[in-house]
Amino acid sequence: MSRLVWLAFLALAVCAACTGSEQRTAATSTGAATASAGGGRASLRLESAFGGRQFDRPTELGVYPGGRFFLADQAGLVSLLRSDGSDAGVLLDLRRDVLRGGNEEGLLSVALDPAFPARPYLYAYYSAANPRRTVLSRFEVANDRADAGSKLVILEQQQPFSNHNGGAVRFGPDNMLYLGIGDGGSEGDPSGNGQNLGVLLAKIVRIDVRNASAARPYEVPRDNPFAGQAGARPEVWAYGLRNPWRMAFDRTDGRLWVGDVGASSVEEVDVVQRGSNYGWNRMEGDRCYSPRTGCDRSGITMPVATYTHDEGCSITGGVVYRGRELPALVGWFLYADFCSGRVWAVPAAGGEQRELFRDDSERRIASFAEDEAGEVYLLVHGGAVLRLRAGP
Ligand SMILES: [Ca+2]
Repeated sequence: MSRLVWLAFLALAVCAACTGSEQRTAATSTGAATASAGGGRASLRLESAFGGRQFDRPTELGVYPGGRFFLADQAGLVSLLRSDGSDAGVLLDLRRDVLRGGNEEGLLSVALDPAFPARPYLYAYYSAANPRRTVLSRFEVANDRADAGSKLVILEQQQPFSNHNGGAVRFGPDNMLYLGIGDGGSEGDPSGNGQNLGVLLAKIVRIDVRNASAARPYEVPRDNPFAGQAGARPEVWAYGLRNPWRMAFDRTDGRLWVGDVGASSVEEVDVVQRGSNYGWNRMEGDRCYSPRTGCDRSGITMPVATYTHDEGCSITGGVVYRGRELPALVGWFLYADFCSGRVWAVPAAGGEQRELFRDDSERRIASFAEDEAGEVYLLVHGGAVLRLRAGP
């Protein structure tokens, strides 16, 4: 990194006081943070978006045609919003279909078809009961409403436990659908799913849904790394993930970034590459997990960044910033910790991570989102959506 960019970034590295209880109720903003760093005044703040409207457990926010947004809640409702927070209708109501039992169960991710609205499809990934499983379904949208009756089940995964379901649904620049699935839960990956290519648990899967039908809900892309390999599921794109809760494609270079939630000691950021093994449960982050010492590190792709449970408990990652408002953060992957409220950035081109600020309001940062311009939003439990702005 050039010295100039580095200094600009230091000037953005801000303090822990970026929050304040007033943000819970403020209609617009903010509780700005200022601090001296690198000789410069800090200039980063969190602003309540959508008119300060509060949400219970939002899991996904995305852009929708007409200057609107969709916001998915863990309970199963996908709402349409205008930027001032006013209602623009219900895009999808899955509350009757969604199992909202365990803390990590519910409606976990929503994505629109990359050709939306020409291809008027919405994809949702959610928990369901009897048997306990996660489901990726497609719904058809007409007049800004997805009819639950138009459901086409794309993929189902049995879930032996309530936790570690993943998962984010994302379309890559190749128009393929990528889904992150957790290791099946409990603790320590008791069935060894992480390193087992014969199951979809603990994987990033890549499928082609462009010709989806009831008879054939998806096709396996021919260039998937394990297609044709005996004993391997051909849908697997990458493996050895424990619980890839959030992930995002860098809109500039198309690389896929994931925050993989750690077990007892380390959280990690990974860049997901075709066929790569991210280590779980032989490793947790950059440390041996099974066995605790002297584990087999061969063939494992190491994380791009890690932090320990001294600094948090569960990674929420994140997006590569490609907006205009925060020039010093362009090309940095942003991520947060669900428990401690710390927000970090690591340069996508390689380099050391830096803590940007700490939200000590006890809000839980559950997800990140981008708008059309690439500006970044943080979704928190029991509060307003927060937009990252240049401050003060
Ligand atoms: Ca790993």
